[in-house]
Amino acid sequence: MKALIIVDVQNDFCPEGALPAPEGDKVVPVINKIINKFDLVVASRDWHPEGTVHFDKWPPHCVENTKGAEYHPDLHTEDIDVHLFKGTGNVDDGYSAFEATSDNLEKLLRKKGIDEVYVAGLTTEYCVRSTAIDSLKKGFKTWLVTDAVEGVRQNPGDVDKAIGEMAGLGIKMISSSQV
Ligand code: VGL
Ligand code: ZN
Repeated sequence: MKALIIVDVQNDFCPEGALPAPEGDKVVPVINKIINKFDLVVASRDWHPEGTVHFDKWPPHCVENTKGAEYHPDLHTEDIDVHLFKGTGNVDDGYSAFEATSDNLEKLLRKKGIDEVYVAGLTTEYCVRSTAIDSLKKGFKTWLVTDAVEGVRQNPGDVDKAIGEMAGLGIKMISSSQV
């Protein structure tokens, strides 16, 4: 059984947002195209309190109940089965959807009989990377949908480094047309 995990496709990670992936909105039509090919669709949202030590490291972004924390308006949210919130406390955690505070993602996937996990969304070097690595470590066969992720690209080479690391660990690379 196959699950799609859509990581943080939120306004603040898209152009004009507070912590933008320069081409973050490009993932939206790609995800919409594949969203119906899975037995289960899970989506996470970065959901921070106004004051958090996480913002010592990052510009304030995805503050709970703000426009920046909403899903990108074109994402087919009606096709999402499970909505997760992460990063909800005053700690620098929640980079992985498996650290969601609203649900136990690993338990939920096992209960649904999922053994294959496909990861898409934002951002490649941080929350996508952490989610895919956690998925693999927890024993799920894990794919990165390479044209359905975008990086925040703070330093040149960060995205390639993250993809190289994931591939080296055993995460499989797949394009949306092969899903
Ligand atoms: C993220 C930095 C800070 C992400 C979240 O979703 O990749 N990156 N918070
Ligand atoms: Zn964050």
